[in-house]
Amino acid sequence: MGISISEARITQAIVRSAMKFLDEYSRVDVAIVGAGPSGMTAAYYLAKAGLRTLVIERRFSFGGGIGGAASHLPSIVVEYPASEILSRDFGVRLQDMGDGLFAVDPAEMIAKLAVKGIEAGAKFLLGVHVDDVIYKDNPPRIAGLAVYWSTVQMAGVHTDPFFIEAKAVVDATGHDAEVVAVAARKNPEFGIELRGERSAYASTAEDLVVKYTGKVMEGLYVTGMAVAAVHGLPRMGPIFGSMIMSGKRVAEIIIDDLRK
Ligand code: 48H
Repeated sequence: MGISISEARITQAIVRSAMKFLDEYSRVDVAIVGAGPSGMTAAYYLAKAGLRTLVIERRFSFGGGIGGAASHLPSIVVEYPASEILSRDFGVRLQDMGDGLFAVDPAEMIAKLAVKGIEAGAKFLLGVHVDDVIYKDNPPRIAGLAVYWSTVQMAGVHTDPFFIEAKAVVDATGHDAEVVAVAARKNPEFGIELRGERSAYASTAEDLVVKYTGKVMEGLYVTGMAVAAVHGLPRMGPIFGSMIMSGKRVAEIIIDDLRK
């Protein structure tokens, strides 16, 4: 025999739990913008280190560019040492393709990055668009984000955003480095230069993206493909090792900075 369900109780259950979530996560240690490979990797290591971590993603799904992979073929490629990290820390299965390359099932990679992050304690807020940053002066720093629902943004109706305060904001938005771009455009006095991504040169790009991962200004960090956009680095095409390594690296840098 089924229980008798009141429609109002369904609404109340949703509203109460959603409001509790938004209330508790209006102030976090780290706000990551983008649930692509770099953002999800960073979320796992940050949450595992005990930091209150929120990932804000404008789509209703995880994975960013992983799912589309290389021209929509159901396989992506990673190389060492990301291969080892994916296998050891996330339990992703690898197919050795020779020449140091490993093929990975994109669906498995998306699912396992998300599950590991959530189990480590990271929270994901889906369907929310990051529109702007919050800043403070003396000294100048980024202190959080202005967000609204993606559906509102798509409808093109004006609404004021709500805010999420964070000790560290991570731009993991991919090719357009949207968070760094808005901070640079609206606050020229920060002196942030967006150099723009360069053409493909896979091996150089894989190294440099990890090397240049890190702080853009106080409170603002960049990871993944957004690093190439900010620092004028080449793209690497459908190889994802540096996205994993960059996500891990930005987490390590933030953990270090927040402990100081
Ligand atoms: C909320 C937003 C906003 C916003 C964007 O593109 P991604 O997969 O990013 P990365 O850097 O983790 O991975 C890049 C990789 O997928 C890739 O494109 C590669 C390796 N390309 C190489 C090449 O040569 O082309 O994910 C970014 C995520 C997406 O899910 C967006 O929806 C989300 O960020 N996002 N979310 N507010 N303003 N902007």
